Amino acid sequence: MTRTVFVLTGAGISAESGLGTFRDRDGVWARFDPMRLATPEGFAADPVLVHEFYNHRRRDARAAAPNPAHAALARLEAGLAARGGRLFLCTQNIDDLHERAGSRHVVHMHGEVLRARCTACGTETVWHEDLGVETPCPHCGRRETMRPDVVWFGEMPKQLDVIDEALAEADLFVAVGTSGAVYPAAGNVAQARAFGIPTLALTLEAADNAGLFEATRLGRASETVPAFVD
Ligand code: BV8
Repeated sequence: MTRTVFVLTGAGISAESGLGTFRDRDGVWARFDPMRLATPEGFAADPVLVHEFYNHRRRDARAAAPNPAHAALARLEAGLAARGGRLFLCTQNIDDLHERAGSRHVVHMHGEVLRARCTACGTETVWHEDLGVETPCPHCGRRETMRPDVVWFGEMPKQLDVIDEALAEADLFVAVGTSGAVYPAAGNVAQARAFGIPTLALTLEAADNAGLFEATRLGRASETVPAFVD
């Protein structure tokens, strides 16, 4: 039987790379209002403010480096594939640290801050520079149409059908560094249990949905993930 491991990562796996988490004491949402900065309504109301917020996060993401937790998951992907198995890596994070650590198949269910999308023609492009209201779409040339290709609150996460299929065929579900506060990602563990799949949480503090995990290992991801993988 091919072994399929489903791993869901959150901001906690990137914390030791210096990228902020959201709900920890000094987290992003403790300092910024997600309803003003991470919703379509907030973007429509003040696109300059929202662009500036994501320009900071894009620069931080580019300046960050993968940590041993990202590297361990890249090893896990290669190891499972070598044995005819599969790692399905789904991340809530909008950085590219999994890819830069060597992971070849990453599903960014909440999009990627290093990609931009034109709301007029729909073109999506890799984007490493600052974005602004005046940035013309590289495809249709229109201005005031470019946005970060991230999923805001109230928007449909990406690849939900692919995620649900992978979860149904997994034989282990692991959540790394996520508070379990945001749906539908936070509902994955309940889906796994309904499928009779063993569930494991690797996190610093117990998540909101901690009670749904059969096993939890508390600690820093750069220690708990390599210990789980190797
Ligand atoms: C949806 C991208 C419909 C942008 C993010 C009213 C109106 C509309 C929707 C809703 C509503 N009320 C509720 C909803 C649903 C809403 C939701 O869940 N809201 C919550 C607040 C209740 N969800 C949505 O809107 C989603 N869309 O519902 O569409 C739909 C859905 C399904 C089917 C049909 C229709 C879209 C949500 C996506 C929002 N975008 N990010 C950006 O990044 O700016 S959310 C953002 O926060 C992340 O992406 C992540 O998903 C989420 C949670 O963050 P975490 O990754 O868990 O990080 P957090 O800081 O919370 O926790 C860190 C964890 O790490 C902690 O446990 C900590 O202990 C641990 N940790 C810290 N350090 C370490 C560590 N662990 C290990 N090592 C360490 N060193």
